[in-house]
Amino acid sequence: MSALEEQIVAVEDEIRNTAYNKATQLHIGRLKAKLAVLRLERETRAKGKGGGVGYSIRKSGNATVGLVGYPSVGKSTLLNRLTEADSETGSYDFTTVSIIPGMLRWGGASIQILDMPGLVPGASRGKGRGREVLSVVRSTDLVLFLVDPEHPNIRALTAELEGAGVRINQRPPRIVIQRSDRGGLTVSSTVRLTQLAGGGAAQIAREFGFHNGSIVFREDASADQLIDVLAGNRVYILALFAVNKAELIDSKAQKELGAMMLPFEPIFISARTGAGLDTLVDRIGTSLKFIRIYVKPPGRPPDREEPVILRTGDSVAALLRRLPGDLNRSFKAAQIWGKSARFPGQTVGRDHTLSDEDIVTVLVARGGARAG
Ligand SMILES: Nc1nc2c(ncn2[C@@H]2O[C@H](COP(=O)(O)OP(=O)(O)OP(=O)(O)O)[C@@H](O)[C@H]2O)c(=O)[nH]1
Ligand SMILES: [Mg+2]
Repeated sequence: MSALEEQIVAVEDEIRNTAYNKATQLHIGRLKAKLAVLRLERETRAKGKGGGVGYSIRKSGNATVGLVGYPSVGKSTLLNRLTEADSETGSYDFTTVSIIPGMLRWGGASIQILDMPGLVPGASRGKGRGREVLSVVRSTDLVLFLVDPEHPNIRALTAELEGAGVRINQRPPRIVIQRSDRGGLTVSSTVRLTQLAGGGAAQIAREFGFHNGSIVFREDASADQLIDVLAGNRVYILALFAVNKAELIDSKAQKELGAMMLPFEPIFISARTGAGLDTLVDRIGTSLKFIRIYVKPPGRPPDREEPVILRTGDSVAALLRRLPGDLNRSFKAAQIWGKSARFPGQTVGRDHTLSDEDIVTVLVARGGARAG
């Protein structure tokens, strides 16, 4: 074990062995910060060494879903069921050794599903091809965790994602940090801080070598949340949970399993028989929060046949990327009819956030108005 790895293990042990209470709160916060800094250092070193060749996958479709689970839980069987893909399946572990994409249609949207090699505990430290798999996971929009009734321990898997900087079903903390060269550190908040009171925030910041600048809290954040913002390389991804091979257990066993997996609420499926797959696909589709945008060429009716599919929160800029031509350069303004418009035909810029079923006309600079 390297000196760095020994330090990491020592801090992990200390955190585990310290009971969390008011008196130890700040101390634990500092230890967690120390751990995060050491892990960042480990990442940097692994990258420097080249650390194994990453998978290159071409993202396509309106959103990307990653299938994550231990070996042999049925990820490839599920991909083959849901899409036209033909991913090798087998009754032995690590059948899948690369990333296999498939495409699922849902409403008007196309959803790319990525089958991946099985993950094992220790993946985030580089076990198996864990690091490479996790780097693909970081680029997805939704993770579908798959377990089988024999190995329902989902927490060991979510911990691996945590270790790789993936935050599931959380939104980014409402903490704004600004670094400067001098002047010391100011900490302010718009709400009362209960978890980081008494200088806790400044102590954590110092562990990151952050001595000058400001931290503004817009929520009563935890030490973990502040550390995430300071570390800066976190991704926030949706997650769904499913128990595959559910046909092998009766409904009483399903209930017990569901209770055991709380707070995660798994969907029970069988990639073999097809049971539960309609529900699963609907849950995937609705979780991704697609919106339909109808493009309207000036002076003509909107194209209601083929809406452009975007995601909730997307702005006009995202629409421009999806239309043919270099609209990003020639864009002048957009006109909006629909829920996001304050009045019909409102003129907006590229930062305007669109709503489902908005009608949009894109106005370009040279050569008058047009829509895509
Ligand atoms: N009974 C049952 N068996 C299943 C089901 N889905 C998959 N299997 C079986 O489980 C075994 C593993 O399936 P795979 O799809 O290869 O599993 P995987 O998760 O892709 O495995 P790795 O690629 O090794 O990580 C195969 O023998 C499948 O036939 C299911 O719903 N029910
Ligand atoms: Mg597989």
